[in-house]
Amino acid sequence: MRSSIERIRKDIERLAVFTATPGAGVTRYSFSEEDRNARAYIRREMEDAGLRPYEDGAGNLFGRRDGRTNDAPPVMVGSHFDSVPNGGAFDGDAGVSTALEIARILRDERITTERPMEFAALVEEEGARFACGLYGSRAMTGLLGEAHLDTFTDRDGGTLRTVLRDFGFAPERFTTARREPGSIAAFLELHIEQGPVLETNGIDLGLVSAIVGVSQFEAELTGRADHAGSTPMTLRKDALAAAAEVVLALQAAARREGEGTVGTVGKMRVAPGGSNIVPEIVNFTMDIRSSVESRMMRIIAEMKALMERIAMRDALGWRMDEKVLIPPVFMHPEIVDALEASARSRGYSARRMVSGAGHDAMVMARLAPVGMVFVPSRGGRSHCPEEWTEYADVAKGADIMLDAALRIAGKAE
Ligand code: HGY
Ligand code: MN
Ligand code: MN
Repeated sequence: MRSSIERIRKDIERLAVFTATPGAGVTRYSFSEEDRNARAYIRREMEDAGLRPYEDGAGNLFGRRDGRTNDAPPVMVGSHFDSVPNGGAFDGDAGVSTALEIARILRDERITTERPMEFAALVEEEGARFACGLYGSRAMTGLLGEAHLDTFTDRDGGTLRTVLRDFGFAPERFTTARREPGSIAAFLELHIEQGPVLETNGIDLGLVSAIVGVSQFEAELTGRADHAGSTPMTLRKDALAAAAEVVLALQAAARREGEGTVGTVGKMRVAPGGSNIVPEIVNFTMDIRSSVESRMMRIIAEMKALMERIAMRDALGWRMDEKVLIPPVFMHPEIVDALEASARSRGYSARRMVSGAGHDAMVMARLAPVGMVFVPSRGGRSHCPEEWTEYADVAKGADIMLDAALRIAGKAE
């Protein structure tokens, strides 16, 4: 059984059309019109593949496929279908297409599995709209409760609660998205590597062994708007100059920790934002990751202490709000072994590797054994319109995902 490159190409090309920035990459924020159109496409493909689509209280979309033992915990295959601003066509969508393709193969081969299966399209993994990364999987694992629907807002001030309601969901049903550990037999996710390792080494597939710890914060420094010309340097409360110290300190701390530790300030808003006004308020993000949890936690503590020190020194207001904090997660060794055995039997080259990017699988690991397959990213690029993966590589990844899924779900005789 082989995955269809053409059907995978069609999924990814059709989904790429649902963007708020045509010609400038994929921008598909959760619960936007782009989401609605992509959701409709995925739902149609699920129905066409013989699945029963349904949505949970958090807005995740699933396609259910019965097994012979239908009350057994299902094998789940999926990924996310939201994007970063001006992102690529493969981040998330390659994994959703893989899930659809596996369902189509099972339909075409008329395979009945012992266990039921679910094919998942998860929302707000990137956190690009609400800064609530890994939202869909965190809702499923209870890491997010209904109260969080009022604390995460988009740039227009819309809360998750109001946006969910306007999109057609009932926020009071949010907690029904929660599943208990063991209620899923396994979660498998294909994703683009988003780095250069596979392409540089000419390897077909990555077998993810672990995902680094991921933490994301929203920080703010509040000074005082003053005239840029007539206010002496000694009397200023310059929030942007203070933020600049934090940006450079984060970079230095990540470099010092090493072992793949990274620190990024990717987003910054300056107010009031006039060239002749001393910056009053600076709102910025901090993204801190490491394969070693203690290194990540050390940097977080350092940044909090630095923010407080600078605020005291310059008489500024400050806050550093935690949005995401997930420790490093290991993939299930038996799933990694199964994926490796399948690659070998199919003649695909494969190597084990750690993921520097965060993925829903790292949260789903709280519910079930998880496994991830990486496919090569051209030039190692991602989170940009240049993001590209050969469809034939996605198909190879889907092939070994199919084998692993069938191995866990079992074929009914
Ligand atoms: O941020 C990440 O690692 C992922 O792209 N959400
Ligand atoms: Mn991403
Ligand atoms: Mn992704």
